[in-house]
Amino acid sequence: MSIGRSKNGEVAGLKGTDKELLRYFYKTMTKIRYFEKEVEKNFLAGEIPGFVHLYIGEEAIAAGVCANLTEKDYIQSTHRGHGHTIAKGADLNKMMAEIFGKKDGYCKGKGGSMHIADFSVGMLGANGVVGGGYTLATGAALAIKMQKRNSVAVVFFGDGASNRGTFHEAANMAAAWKLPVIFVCENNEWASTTPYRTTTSVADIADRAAGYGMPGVIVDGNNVFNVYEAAKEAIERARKGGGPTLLEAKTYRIKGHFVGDPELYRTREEVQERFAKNDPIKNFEEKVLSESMLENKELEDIRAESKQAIIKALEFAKSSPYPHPEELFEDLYV
Ligand SMILES: Cc1ncc(C[n+]2csc(CCOP(=O)(O)OP(=O)(O)O)c2C)c(N)n1
Repeated sequence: MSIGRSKNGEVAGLKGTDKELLRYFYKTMTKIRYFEKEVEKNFLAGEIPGFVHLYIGEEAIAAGVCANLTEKDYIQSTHRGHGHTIAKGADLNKMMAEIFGKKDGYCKGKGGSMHIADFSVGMLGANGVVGGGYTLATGAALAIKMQKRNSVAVVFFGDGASNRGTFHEAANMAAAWKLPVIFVCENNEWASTTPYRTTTSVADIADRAAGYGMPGVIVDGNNVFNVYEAAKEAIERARKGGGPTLLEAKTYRIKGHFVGDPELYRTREEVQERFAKNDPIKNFEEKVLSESMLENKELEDIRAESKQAIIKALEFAKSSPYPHPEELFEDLYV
């Protein structure tokens, strides 16, 4: 096996060997899964204010894309942003505290799930505005180009968001000016209560790339290897001045649109059937064990490490105080 190996034996975006890349995939995907399960459990127990949107079942996309990035690269995320943020290396304690509305969180507990950002690791922000990320990432890519750096900017977005006008504006500018931005569409087949096929003129969103003169690539979003390889090619091209790519990762939204969604628009059977076939973590485990890439004990150890990190984050969040009411107007521009 030689995923992502460069001539000096290192993996693109990572220091190390193929085995380290496999560990990164599994560690990242299991951390996201455990993080999200705890967020779900605590939200349902009334411990978390506001809204949360879970990324369970889509972990391979964040892990496969971000394995190609360094801290000098940027990502722009969505309302369903915990997975991207974890994969980009943000602090789990500060993330969890923010989601709990606590003072030690990324926004001092005043932003919540959809406003987490960490510029120190190149995470430019989640975004409660659907389709709000394209132009921000394209702006970051323009800055990279003007400053003659070889970084890239990645914007994640959903199938629903692909129908926003901001997509057109950003895609056209990025392609016309050959900006180093990668548009990663997470096509999970649903936009809130609406199936994408009822609102979208093309079967494959990647087809739209042709209209902008950029490559459009479809990947199995439930297969981290597939996502990694396609993202690697797009990112390497962008780093060399080859311009943007539209990457469409086909996946499925396993959880409700938000935690607490009664999901009256689809059946439990449909969801269970899709998850049984498409769980990216199960897919990964089956592949690495059957092809002897990793041993069961190694998987167990990584799972334990991920679980421990989430338990710690939860303890940190729960023991952090709430912000004081008199801090309400601090950190405002106006
Ligand atoms: C501009 C804007 N319009 C509508 C909403 C309400 N809204 C939040 S998420 C969502 C659906 C997004 O679907 P998609 O882009 O496919 O992402 P997914 O939730 O499936 O990850 C909508 C309509 C919003 N937040 N912002």
